[in-house]
Amino acid sequence: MTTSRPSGRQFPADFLWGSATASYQIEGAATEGGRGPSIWDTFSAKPGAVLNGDTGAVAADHYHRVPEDVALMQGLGLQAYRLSIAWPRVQPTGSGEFNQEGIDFYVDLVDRLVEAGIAPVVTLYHWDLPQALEDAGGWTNRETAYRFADYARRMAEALGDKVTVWTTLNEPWCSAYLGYASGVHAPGRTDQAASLAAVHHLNLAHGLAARAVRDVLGDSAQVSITLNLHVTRAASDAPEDVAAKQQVDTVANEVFLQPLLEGRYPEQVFAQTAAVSDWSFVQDGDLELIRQPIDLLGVNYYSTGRVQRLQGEPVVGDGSPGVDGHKSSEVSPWVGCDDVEWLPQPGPHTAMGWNIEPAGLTELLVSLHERYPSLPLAVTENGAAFADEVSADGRVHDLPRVEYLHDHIDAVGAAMDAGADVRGYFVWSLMDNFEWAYGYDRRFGIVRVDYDTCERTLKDSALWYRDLIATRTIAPAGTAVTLS
Ligand code: GCO
Repeated sequence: MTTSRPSGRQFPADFLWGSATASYQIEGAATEGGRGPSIWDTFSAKPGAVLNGDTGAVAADHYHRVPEDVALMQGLGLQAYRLSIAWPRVQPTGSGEFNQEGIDFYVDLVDRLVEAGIAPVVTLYHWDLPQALEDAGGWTNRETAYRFADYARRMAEALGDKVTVWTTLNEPWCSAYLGYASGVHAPGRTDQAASLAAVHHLNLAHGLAARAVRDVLGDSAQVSITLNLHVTRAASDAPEDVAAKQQVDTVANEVFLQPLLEGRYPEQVFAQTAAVSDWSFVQDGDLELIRQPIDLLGVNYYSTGRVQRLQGEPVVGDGSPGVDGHKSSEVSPWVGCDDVEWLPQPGPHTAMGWNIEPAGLTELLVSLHERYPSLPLAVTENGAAFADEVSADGRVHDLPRVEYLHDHIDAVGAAMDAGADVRGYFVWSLMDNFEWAYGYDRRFGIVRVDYDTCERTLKDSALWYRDLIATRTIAPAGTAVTLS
């Protein structure tokens, strides 16, 4: 196979190559080892919440396959592995007693990674909130931020300096707006005001947890947060379209970047969301707590968006048609954007319906670097779902995924050429897993998981990535990959 994709870009020797997963998406063993229920257990059990009624009860069965999975990573030559800790596994109700068996699971996993020469990059919160905390208001309750800091402290004590990077939160945008406004993610609430309180309490949780980790481990601890910053373009230069884009940027990006890195909320957000909330949940001193020094900003990137000032009747809900009969929400996650219209992006698209636009990643990394020149960046997620097929030879020749990775890694290189300080890249995902509201229907892995047997098979993308790590050089996407 050959394609027209260029090759030959070489990455620096200290650039970290990794892959990422998340606890609820791969672990399974939802009721084992003393784990308490999370909001995703509750949500996925609700009829209609997740495509095909899928749940994370078994997932990729990673809980029972740690040695095999670490060996697989080692075989690929991964230098880093981004995992997340299931809070309800180590503290079943999110407050009070910790569960030693759960803590031991992560100590063992991290020890095995270190032993294998793979740097553990640990996310403390990838969306599986203990259900007991949600019953007390979840992220709308300020108290949850303090509970999160206690849990972070306990994990810093347990894992110590074996962890290369501590990431407080993964994509608080999703936790807040998809969880509490559109309700397409757990806990499935549909209350825009609640989503803004969640935004603030997640920011506060980050600050408190960053402080707790440093309290335990000192300043040598590398602390980060991962955001899914939205690359959105205005449909035209007309002032009303540019303003529409700014509205989106404000609630998608600025409500995180500014408090976390600049110690303030964007003025615009208060006016833009005034009909929904008075932001009285922000207390004196919160912004100082939120703005903790961070050592790295994690960037998750998949696609881009395009908006204009609404020209017709307001769209009801999130404006999306719903996928495969999977209902889209009646409440928009885009708080304060009722007069903004989303336009379809030209293809090609992945199986998620997301457009493929590697240049957006270059643009994002370069703009972050220009804005925060001394802040190191890492691409903590990037990857694609495609309708994989197992060929007669038993392999998965996932050329579209190889091309996607090729072009996006090349885009990272282009950002570095332009001066962006990018330290690493993590493919989403190491293996096929529970893709939230889409269940097992969307496969993002570079390793295939047979959901009947949980058997793992390296896809061609995994072999291509293995060769990239070994040579630090991007080979053409169509290069024949061989099993060795
Ligand atoms: C996210 C999450 C991942 C997803 C991935 C693909 O970005 O939504 O961090 O858990 O599975 O992004 O949607």
